[in-house]
Amino acid sequence: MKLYHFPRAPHARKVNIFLQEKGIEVPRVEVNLVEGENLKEAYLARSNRGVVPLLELDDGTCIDESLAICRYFENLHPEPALFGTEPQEKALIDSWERHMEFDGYLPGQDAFRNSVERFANYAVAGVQQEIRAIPDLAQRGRVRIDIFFARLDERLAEVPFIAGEKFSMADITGLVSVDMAKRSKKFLPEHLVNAQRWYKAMCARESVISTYIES
Ligand SMILES: N[C@@H](CCC(=O)N[C@@H](CS)C(=O)NCC(=O)O)C(=O)O
Repeated sequence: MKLYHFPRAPHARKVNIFLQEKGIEVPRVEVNLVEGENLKEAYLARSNRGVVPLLELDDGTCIDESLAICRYFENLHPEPALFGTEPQEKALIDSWERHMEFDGYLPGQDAFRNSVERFANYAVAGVQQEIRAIPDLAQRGRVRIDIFFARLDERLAEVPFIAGEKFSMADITGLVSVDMAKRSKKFLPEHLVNAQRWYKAMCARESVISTYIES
């Protein structure tokens, strides 16, 4: 088995944090996104989406979604459970993990990819044809990040971790989403004390420290 990744890429980092939290070792192959290795034939033969991460199993099967890769490992190594164990807990983790991705990560991605020169003609990751950035999407992303931050703070006023009482996959996606917003200079405001408390606790975790790369 091999994990194709690029350490600086948020979705790859998500899987790397998850694996470290679980104590799972997987051989890795680095795909340099800056040099466009993800858009070369050798990589596209594994997945025509041209994005990382991707897990290649020993029989050649390729799994190319970060959440699916994490779930696969959770099923192989159930402890510590990062997707929950009881039906209600599992549903809440799934729900909050999706909140983090759709309401946090995607606005951050819109804000970033539609505003930096590097992506002016490559606004959608993994797509070979030219797709131009839309500045309005960047602006909308910035507004949505503020909404995300406020809701995160409300949630964390009620519970220690995003999905409830325990650290879970939702916290990993939440952390990566807050860090994605930082790329557009949108920082978690100091006055959101509940979200700040959670973010500081996340940033003190070994898995988070060891996967952090300034970008
Ligand atoms: N939904 C996918 C998203 C994967 C994705 O967008 N990966 C980005 C890095 S975070 C990528 O490979 N981008 C390639 C590029 O920008 O050229 C997942 O969760 O794995």
